[in-house]
Amino acid sequence: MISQRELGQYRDNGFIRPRPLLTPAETARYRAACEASCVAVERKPGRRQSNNRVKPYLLFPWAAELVRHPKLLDMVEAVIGPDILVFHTTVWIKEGGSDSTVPWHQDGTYFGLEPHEQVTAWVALTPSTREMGCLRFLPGSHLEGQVQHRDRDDETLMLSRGQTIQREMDEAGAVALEFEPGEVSFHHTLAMHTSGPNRSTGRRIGIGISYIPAYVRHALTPVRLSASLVRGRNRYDHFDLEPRPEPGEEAAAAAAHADSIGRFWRASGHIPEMRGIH
Ligand SMILES: O=C(O)CCC(=O)C(=O)O
Repeated sequence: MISQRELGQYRDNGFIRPRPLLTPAETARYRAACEASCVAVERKPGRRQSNNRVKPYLLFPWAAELVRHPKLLDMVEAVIGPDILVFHTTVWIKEGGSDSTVPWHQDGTYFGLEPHEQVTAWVALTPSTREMGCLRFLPGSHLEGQVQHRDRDDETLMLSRGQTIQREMDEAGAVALEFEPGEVSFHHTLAMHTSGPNRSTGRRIGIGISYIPAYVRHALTPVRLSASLVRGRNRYDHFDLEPRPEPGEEAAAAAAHADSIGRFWRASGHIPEMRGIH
């Protein structure tokens, strides 16, 4: 379980360092399933991430299972309480030798959620070292609130519009989080973070799962978004609940996925910072 010391670090620093989650057998199984469904897929024109890497828990039973992993949900519950929804998920793949990077950003910039109590669990399915472009955080940066971002037209940036924190960042104060396969870290929706290119020969895979407590709502647009209830009750009814994909029901899963992402894109038309999917 998450300790009081780690919860204190989350409050003060905005993140909890990598800690064990999956067994080696689970890690190998999720990695194989993830690679089969998310590596060799085309990107749509103008998108920085292929469709299958966004909200994969609506398409693939393995991903639906991972976001509901009981041990993971116990840790999430310690951070945000007992009523838990999955709001978003991205599969972050950096091939060996890839120049792809993630610019300095805050996850909350793109989501339009109130209050800012979303937490991202980043689950490593491979090692993620400095050489491989691991996550780096500025401790305490979440306490500054939402800061200004700007778009950058650069194909190597993995965020949908290359969104980058406007001001110069103090790289010297950044903390790198290195992961063993099967470990998980947690970061606050306003924690400023980045990641560099993969200078190794190995593929780096992490899955960023965005969890919210049921009392959080999507406040800034008239579009009603969807989310998946994974523990407790949807007691405030702020989101339409998404169905879980079943084996053999691929067409229904694809339709649910298209509906959820379509709503997200429509909402993004109302929020300048949220025109793309992160
Ligand atoms: O995987 C990465 O390098 C970046 C992930 C990220 O920005 C996130 O999960 O919020």
